[in-house]
Amino acid sequence: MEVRVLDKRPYEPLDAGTLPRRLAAAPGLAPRIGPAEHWRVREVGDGNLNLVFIVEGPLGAMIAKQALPYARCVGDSWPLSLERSYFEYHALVRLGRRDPGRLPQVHAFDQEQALIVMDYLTPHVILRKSLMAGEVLPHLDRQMGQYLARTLFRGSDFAMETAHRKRDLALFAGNVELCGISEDLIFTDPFCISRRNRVTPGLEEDAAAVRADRELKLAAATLKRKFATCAETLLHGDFHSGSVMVTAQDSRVIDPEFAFYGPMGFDIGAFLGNLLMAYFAKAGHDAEDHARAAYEDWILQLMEGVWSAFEGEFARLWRTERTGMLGLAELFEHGGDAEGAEAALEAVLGDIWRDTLGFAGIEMHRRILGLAHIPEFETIADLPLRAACERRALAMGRRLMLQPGTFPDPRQVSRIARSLRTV
Ligand code: SR1
Ligand code: MG
Repeated sequence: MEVRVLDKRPYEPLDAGTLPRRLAAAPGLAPRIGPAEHWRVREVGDGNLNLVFIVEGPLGAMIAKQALPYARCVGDSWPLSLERSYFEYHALVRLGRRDPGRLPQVHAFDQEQALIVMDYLTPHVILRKSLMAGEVLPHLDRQMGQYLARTLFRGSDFAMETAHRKRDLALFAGNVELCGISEDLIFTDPFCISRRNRVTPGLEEDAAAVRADRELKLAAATLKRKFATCAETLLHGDFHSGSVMVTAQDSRVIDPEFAFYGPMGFDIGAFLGNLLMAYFAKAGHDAEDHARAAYEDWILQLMEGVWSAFEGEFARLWRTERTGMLGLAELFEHGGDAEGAEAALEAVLGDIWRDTLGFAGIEMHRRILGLAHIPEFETIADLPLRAACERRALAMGRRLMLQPGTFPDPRQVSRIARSLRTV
């Protein structure tokens, strides 16, 4: 894929008026969307950090995403460097190669303007919205499980040539600022007093109990150490249900600006944790009836299915693409011990599963007690009801963080989720 890097001009936040002038010179765009003088541009970003424009022309449409020099959700009191766009661009290219077709294709990258032009995904909608609307997505579990296995396995020393991987690790080690956001917002703030934290009225005592829970803080500290030191593979780094766009048939992964080399379970755990929160939020929106129960069940099946598709695809890659420094075929297959390779696979999957549970649990804490909450809970207008849903999710998260050994598989996660839902 040839990506055009545009000429240098000092950074300026773009708007619907200035964007066409900036992009008109980008080779490759006019043949895809038509001449710039006919473009219609709308800013549609509703995320925490960036500007997002839809650029429509007579021949088609594209997305142009521009980083702002501050965190959009907070304002210019929280300055942020523009470099995240550089890491997002490199992550889009790499993750897209590891699971072809699952991420938007990049058509231009303007580093000076922190601007990425990529496929406009239509009629896709953000997965979080689809789950809130109660839509059943029959292929999502397989597509997301395979995406996770392919990107996590193929970005690791199980598969990659080690010199190449180490160079890449060095590149993404520069994403210090966004890693710092996760280090603070996910692993620290929910467990202490921070001016960034916010809780639903009625949940203050629960938040105080978390801050006083030494066992839980020790688990958070262990997970933070793992996050910061276990440079296992290139992660998406912010893999929640707002980072996936879906139709009934298709799912795409977007927004990997938090990409870095970290533990495999971090991406999987973030995703499963968000599915569990979608599950616990349903009781805050819909009357308790057959339709709601069926959809809640479907969310749990989805969570189970993602792990099972991950496991299946990871095992397939283990058997067919274990060419990296940690592949260790010389210990097993080459020495006539194929069963040893299967035992090693089981051990690796066991480690990833335990990490996944812990990271899912901590994601659930940070979305309820920290800065960045999720619409599933935030849109529950009845505050005592919202607090009750969040309290159940916190109980689930705590159990995942403290007792990962009591969950041999995702079916047990579903069982405990169901038991807490009726509390
Ligand atoms: C200041 S950024 C807050 C959160 O939004 C992003 O999507 C990440 O999840 C981050 O933690
Ligand atoms: Mg994002």
